[in-house]
Order: sequence, then C-alpha cells, then structure tokens
Amino acid sequence: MAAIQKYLVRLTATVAIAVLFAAGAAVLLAQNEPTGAEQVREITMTAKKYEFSPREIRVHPGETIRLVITALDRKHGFKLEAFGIERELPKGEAVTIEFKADQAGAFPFKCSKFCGFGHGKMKGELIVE
Ligand SMILES: [Cu+2]
Repeated sequence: MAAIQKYLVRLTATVAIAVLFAAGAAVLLAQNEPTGAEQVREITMTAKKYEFSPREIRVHPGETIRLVITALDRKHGFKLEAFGIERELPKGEAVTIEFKADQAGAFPFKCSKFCGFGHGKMKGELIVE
C-alpha cells in the first residue's frame, strides 16, 4: 500500500514537472516568434511604354521592400543597380522583387529591356530616407 502511494506521488510530481516544462517551453517559443517586427513594405508597380508607375518610391532605411511589378503592354525589365537587382518583366506577369533598403539615398532604376524609341527615358527613382 505504501509502495503504491509513493509511486502515485512520484508519478504526480513527474507529470507536474512535465506540464511546467511544457508551459515554459511554450512561453519561450511564443517570445521567439516574430511579432510582426519584420515588416515588409509591399509596393505594386506597373511598367508600360515608357514609364513605371509610380516612378518614384519613397521608403525608410532598414525596411524590407517587396516590389510587385507587372508589365502591361510588352516585355520590360527592371534594373536597380545600387541594390544589384535586374529582372525581366514578362508581359502580364506580376514579378516579385524583395530586397532590404539597407542604404540611404536616391537610387535610379530603369527599364533594362529595349522596348522602343522611348526606352532610354523609362526610368524611376527609389528614395530611401
Ligand atoms: Cu524598355
């Protein structure tokens, strides 16, 4: 009788410790979970002869930028040299480009696929301030 009581007490203690441990682990996990601090700024853009819209993007230093660009009329390209970005923009396809605005300043971007006589003027600017 005494033996089984001892066993039950030990079992209860073991279960209690396990529950406490699990609760502690859950709290730690909850603390480590991203709380939305890593915010992504999504900017939708279109490209067509011979302009990007918007042609000027203003963001803050440190922000993660997600550009979603759709070429409307034909294939274009998007080149943001300062951030090492160059992507083709097939017609009608939303292309997602993600990068961190980790340097401040004004950075030009342009169309990198020849698209006609106005191609050279198809430019824009990313302003990180
Ligand atoms: Cu072009």
